[in-house]
Amino acid sequence: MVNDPTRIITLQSHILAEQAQFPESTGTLSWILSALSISAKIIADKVRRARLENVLGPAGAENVQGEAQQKLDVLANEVLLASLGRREGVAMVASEENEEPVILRDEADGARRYAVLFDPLDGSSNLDVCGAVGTIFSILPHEAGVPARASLLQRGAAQVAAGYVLYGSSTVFVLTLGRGVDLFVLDPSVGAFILVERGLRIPAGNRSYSVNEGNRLSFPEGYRRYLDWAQREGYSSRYTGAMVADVHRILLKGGVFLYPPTAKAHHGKLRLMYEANPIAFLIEQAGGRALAGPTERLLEIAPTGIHQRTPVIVGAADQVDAVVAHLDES
Ligand code: AHM
Ligand code: MG
Repeated sequence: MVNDPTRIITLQSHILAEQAQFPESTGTLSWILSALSISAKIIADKVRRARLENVLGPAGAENVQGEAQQKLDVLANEVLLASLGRREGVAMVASEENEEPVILRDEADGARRYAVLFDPLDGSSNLDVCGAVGTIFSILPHEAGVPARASLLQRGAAQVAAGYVLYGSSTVFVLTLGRGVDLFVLDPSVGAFILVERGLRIPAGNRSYSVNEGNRLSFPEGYRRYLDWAQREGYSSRYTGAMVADVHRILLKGGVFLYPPTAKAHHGKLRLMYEANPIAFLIEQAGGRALAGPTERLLEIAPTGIHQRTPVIVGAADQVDAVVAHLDES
């Protein structure tokens, strides 16, 4: 399909075609997605040129999580804030890199608006070694008159769109609008994301897990039991240090990604609102399962804070079930 120039579908045209299926649509969401698309191209360019332009390494500050910000974390955050800020349909944004959400417009004019939450550069410590990094985003509806905090702190099940951009050996944009998961690859020669796969389904049967095993001794008992079992069964281990890259592999090949509670991070490390929820939405839309514990579906968690953390078990349904079978015994 991609080789036939007459059949090329860009992200832009895909979004417009999706919008056309809803005659009442005002196009607001499409404009927001186009801001995310242009941001992704700008960030991809900055990531590719980081070494040449000397923007690798720490920015010299910490974010609200107490983690050292990389220069590119700050740059990517600025790019997203600037491009989303210009879109009329964005009522507010919340970012991993900003302690407080930014309220952009909250007029009670009846216009349909959205809250956009994002992690500008996930896995950014990979940058110094030319490893893969990503951008994750979640879009929630905002009704005029509803307090900003209430719009931001909705369950993941309320998301109208979510996705990630993976800056790997190519730049990939993975999107769900709640009707399946579609995959686009940036063609740098024409500057557009091109649809390469529609309706992604996570394959079953991939005996592999993705977890930071350095933390194993402080995992709750059930997770250790699962790892013992998986190793006896001959499972493979794959972990890049960037959830976007690990989840991308799982979407395409199957397996499971885990970030359990640890001694250092009692509720896990990953952030619910702009890491776990959008990934959970994508995973479920691709036929997988996304949990915070043996019975807790990530998308059903009632959030209490923008930056709250959650344990994460996401992946192919069969592989998530294999983890849960061991947690249930604990
Ligand atoms: P970040 O958003 O600060 O980059 O942290 C999130 C990342 C995930 O992408 C990754 O899976 C995890 O943190 C790695 O953490 P650890 O080094 O503890 O395994
Ligand atoms: Mg992150």
